[in-house]
Amino acid sequence: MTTTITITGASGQIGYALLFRIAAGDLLGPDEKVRLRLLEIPQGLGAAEGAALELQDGAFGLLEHVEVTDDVAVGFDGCDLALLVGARPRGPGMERGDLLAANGGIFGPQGSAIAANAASGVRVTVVGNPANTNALIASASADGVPADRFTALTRLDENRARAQLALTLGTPVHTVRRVPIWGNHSATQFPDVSHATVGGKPAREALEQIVGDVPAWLEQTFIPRVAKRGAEIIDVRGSSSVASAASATIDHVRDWVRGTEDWTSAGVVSRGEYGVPEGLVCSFPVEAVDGQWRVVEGLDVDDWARARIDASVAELVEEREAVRSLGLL
Ligand code: NAX
Repeated sequence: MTTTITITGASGQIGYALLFRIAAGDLLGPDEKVRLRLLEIPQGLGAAEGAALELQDGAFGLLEHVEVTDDVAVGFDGCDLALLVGARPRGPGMERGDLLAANGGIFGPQGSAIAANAASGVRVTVVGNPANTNALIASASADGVPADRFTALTRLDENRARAQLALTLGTPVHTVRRVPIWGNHSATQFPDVSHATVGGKPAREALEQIVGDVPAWLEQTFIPRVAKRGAEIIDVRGSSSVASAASATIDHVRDWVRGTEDWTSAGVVSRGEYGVPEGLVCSFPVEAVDGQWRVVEGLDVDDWARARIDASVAELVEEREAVRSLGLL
């Protein structure tokens, strides 16, 4: 079997990191051949061509073909998995409306091109920010493609949350599970430890023993640390998160295709779960079963968590209204 994977913004930082992980089999395993389509804007074509040469030099056994293009129809032709990484960053003096409009001009046409050219089972993961609303715009433009094929990446936020919890508890990160992200991939996101487990047991007691006042620790330390981790990386590294973002993208798509062992987080189209307005692309606790994300339902959400979720969902509603008023939906 060969899977065709389109990466937009392929010569950007995250795109470049993704290409080699995918070619090495980290996404779909050691038996699945891949065909890569690198979609860039004209200014990015040279660097994408260079990345394609390096992919040749990697002599990856699973890599069947690489195509570089700035034509969306070619880029999404026969595409099974679309990783929409390229986006317009917020420039100096740019208002939120300008940012949404600029990205609408990217994700709307990409959604249409996916509908017209991609394989019928295409699955789309939006990484480029504002990821949730970009996914909504792409989905709205993709006539005939079910909305649940469009997702936004919040796995990096979840990985950050699990890692911070593991560091606090002094336990290996793989033992920490069920730390979902709710809401928007933004500073309003809600990383939720209330259902977290460590080695299969509730994390709450262990956390109390170490941090004492858990609510204060969540408010003052944990949530801000996770929600502002991107800024912390920029401060320390002098550049935004790249390899960790690529790695989380691999985690998201791999789990979507191959299934999850336990809950994880993804921005998926709301069907009204937990009172989130239908149609928003919102991060929830999810499981992937038979190639589809399903929101984990029936979790207890206390008043404090509810307020956090509502605040992030309100931001998603505002973004949707702004995009509507721009005629992008
Ligand atoms: P870069 O600026 O390095 O790369 C972006 C690339 O996209 C450039 O090569 C550019 O030429 C290309 N591009 C722009 N418009 C395009 C279009 N219409 N079609 C195809 N390609 C296009 O950014 P990078 O560091 O790679 O980040 C990419 C995006 O990921 C940004 O929007 C960033 O904010 C977002 N992130 C999202 C994260 C998430 O968890 N959802 C975390 C990491 C990252 O911040």
